[in-house]
Amino acid sequence: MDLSIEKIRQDALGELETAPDAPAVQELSTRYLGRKGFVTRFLRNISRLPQADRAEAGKSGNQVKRQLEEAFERKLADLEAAGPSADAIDVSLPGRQPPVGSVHPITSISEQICGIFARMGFEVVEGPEVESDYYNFEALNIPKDHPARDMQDTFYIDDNVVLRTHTSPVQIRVMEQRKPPVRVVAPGKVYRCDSDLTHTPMFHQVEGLLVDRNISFGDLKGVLTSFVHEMFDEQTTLRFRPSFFPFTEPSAEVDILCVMCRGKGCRVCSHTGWLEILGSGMVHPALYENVGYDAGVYTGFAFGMGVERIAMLKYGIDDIRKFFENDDRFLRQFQA
Ligand code: 2NL
Repeated sequence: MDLSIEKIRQDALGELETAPDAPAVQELSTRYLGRKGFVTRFLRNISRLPQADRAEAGKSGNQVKRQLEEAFERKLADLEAAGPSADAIDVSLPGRQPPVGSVHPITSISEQICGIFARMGFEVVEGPEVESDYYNFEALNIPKDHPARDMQDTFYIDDNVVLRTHTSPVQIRVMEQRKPPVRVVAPGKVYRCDSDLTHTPMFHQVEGLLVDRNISFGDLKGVLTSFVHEMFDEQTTLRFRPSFFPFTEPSAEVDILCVMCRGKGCRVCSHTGWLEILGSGMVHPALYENVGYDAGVYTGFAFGMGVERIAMLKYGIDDIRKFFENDDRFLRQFQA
């Protein structure tokens, strides 16, 4: 037999031996028996051989062709009979779960807070994080020498522009643009030069404002009591404690009975039995002057709370920085 056709035969059978699957056999079939395959080319070249060798070459060529055709057929039948191999795709398996993100706990709490007020008729409004000194301080009756205006506490862009330190300026802008009744909540990022276990330079606030005729401190108490009972628990005990803010008069902070010790006094509540959750008060008449409302006709109340603080109390988290480390083992715990 011609040496070259014998070599082709051995190579083909050798390769076929280790062919792992049907596509591999197909590939071999094409490479050996296809239009440009080794066997096909061998047969085609017979015409160039000396007359004396042609018959023998044609015979062995065709023999090898038939043998390989049979061998490929048999291999395909064997593979078929053996069923899928160990590394084949098992189409009966359930699909892989793609990793899916979730709403950040701070976003979630902020939305819960806004949702509670929205159901009481408040509209959600937003505004710029870079604010003028006027909207952030001046219009809110915060005097020029107030410590909050210090470089130590506020991020200054220039002499007259700051990163807002609260979302109150959003409400000032709303009052400038609308006549009462005004009923809004302003969620968003705020900035203060502060960093420790309970303070980050950026945090989130929700502030609220209601202005109309005949709004009293009783309305403030009613709305904020409803809020606390919805946000925490219907049984939550709360108290209004006198306080001071330049933009409200009178002012009150709202405390809830410590969720950790139920009022006995512990580390979480600094042994007072109470946890401060928000600040509030009746809008200072000076603000109405600034926005062109008649302070003799309208009254209203306002409040502000830190979203991280509410989230820490609700979830029992002791370090505010956990919210911003983006460790997904932490964040995953809040997946709905
Ligand atoms: C707190 C205290 C407070 C306000 C925010 C406010 C806004 C306007 C007018 C009057 Cl436009 N007041 N906001 C009032 C009282 C307290 O926040 O402890 N925030 C974390």
